[in-house]
Amino acid sequence: ARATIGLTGLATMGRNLARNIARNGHTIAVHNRTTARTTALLEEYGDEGDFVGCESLEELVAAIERPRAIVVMVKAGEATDAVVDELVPLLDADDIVVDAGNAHFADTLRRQEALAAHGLHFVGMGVSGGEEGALDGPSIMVGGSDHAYERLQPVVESIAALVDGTPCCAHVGPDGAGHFVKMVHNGIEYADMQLIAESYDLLRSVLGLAPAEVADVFEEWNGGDLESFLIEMTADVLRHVDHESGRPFVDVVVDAAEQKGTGRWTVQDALELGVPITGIAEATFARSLSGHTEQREAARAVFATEPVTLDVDRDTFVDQVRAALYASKVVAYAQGFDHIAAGAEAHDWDIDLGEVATIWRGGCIIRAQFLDRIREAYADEPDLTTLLTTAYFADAITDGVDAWREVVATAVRAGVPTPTFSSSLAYFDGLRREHLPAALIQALRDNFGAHTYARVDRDGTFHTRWAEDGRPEEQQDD
Ligand code: 2AM
Repeated sequence: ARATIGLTGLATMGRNLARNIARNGHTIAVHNRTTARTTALLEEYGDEGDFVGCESLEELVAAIERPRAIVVMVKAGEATDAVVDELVPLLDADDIVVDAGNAHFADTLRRQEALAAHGLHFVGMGVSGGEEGALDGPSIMVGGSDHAYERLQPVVESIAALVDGTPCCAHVGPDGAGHFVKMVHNGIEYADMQLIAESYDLLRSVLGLAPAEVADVFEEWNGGDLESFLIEMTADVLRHVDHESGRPFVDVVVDAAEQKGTGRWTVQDALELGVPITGIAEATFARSLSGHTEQREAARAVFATEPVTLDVDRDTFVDQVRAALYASKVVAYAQGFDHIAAGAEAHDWDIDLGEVATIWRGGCIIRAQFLDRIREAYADEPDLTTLLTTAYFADAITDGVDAWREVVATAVRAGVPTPTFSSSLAYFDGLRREHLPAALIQALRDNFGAHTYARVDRDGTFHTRWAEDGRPEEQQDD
């Protein structure tokens, strides 16, 4: 046995992760169900580092120094269970199995318990950054025990992206915390992409800009507060011309967005926890709507109208959209961090939100300057009630709120759907409003279902005798 670590599952992500590990000087044993992938890795990239090719899981296990660490990088769900079940009988007490796939954190909790019964450690590890990140330095969100992390640390920190000399890798919390944080990361990514898409739609539809002109706008935005991987990539994609047709690339792509599930999981979990992550939810539903081709065709046939032309000044509107995008993005991230805080509380995970912002600054898809502001906010105030009220973000919202309203109003008049811009503004207005109509909701609930209400003028729980004299009676807690 001479490998420090092993990895099974050599599709693109697994292969790149293995190469990253080898390139950083760790001897790695590699395996794949179909041996052709293992052979291809060794042939093409074998000289990048010290690989030990293995044809079976038995060979893989035998190749690794004890106590072992084995990374599993196969499809989330049944495939992961199948591989883990196959591995367990081959392992010895104190070995670590790392699931680096996009597992649901509840599956990670379940697997950790199952492996603990065999004296094995199970670590759910969220890896973000796509294929390129896996190879050159992803952002890594590690769950599991302190003991397991201490052993994995030299390898995982060496392969992560670096920002200002700090690896984008952390032990974010125990058991399912790593996959939970990765899930919310992906949810935020949905919101971020939807906000970008709405901005693009507005610039194109309201101002009549061509994709390449919208690309120029995004490129300019990337020089400011909005600087991020996704904004930069948007400029590149919008500038891209399809080789076959010569048309703007965005115009040859079918406008039905797909999803693999992490956005849906995020929203489902937020509903359970009662956290209003409206940005992520609207972004997820916007993808669903785009895929409802038949309904869209039916609606277009009945409600098609001429596009509304509005008299809007180009430079002013571009700047307003930028402000709306930034403010909505602050809301989406504030909601995402609220979700992580609520998850940490519900599962008794001690998650350092500032640390999460720190490791998202590089390597992952949502990497951005912006995350350094979030890191600073939590450094100043670890128990922050909401990111929205920290000086930096509060100023950005205060300065941008008129533009934000104008953009949403313009979108409504032009008939351009901006669910994430609009709902983020509604969320902001909801939070800052002195009185919410929730009072009426409570009154209605008490009327039809005797659900009781609290009063503004004295403590207690009350029910009004609606059908009798209309007077309130205090309810006794029992
Ligand atoms: P394969 O190359 O043999 O198909 C992504 O699909 C990766 O997960 C691939 O490396 C694939 O192996 C692996 N994978 C998928 N299902 C699997 C299973 N049930 N057992 C082992 N590996 C599996």
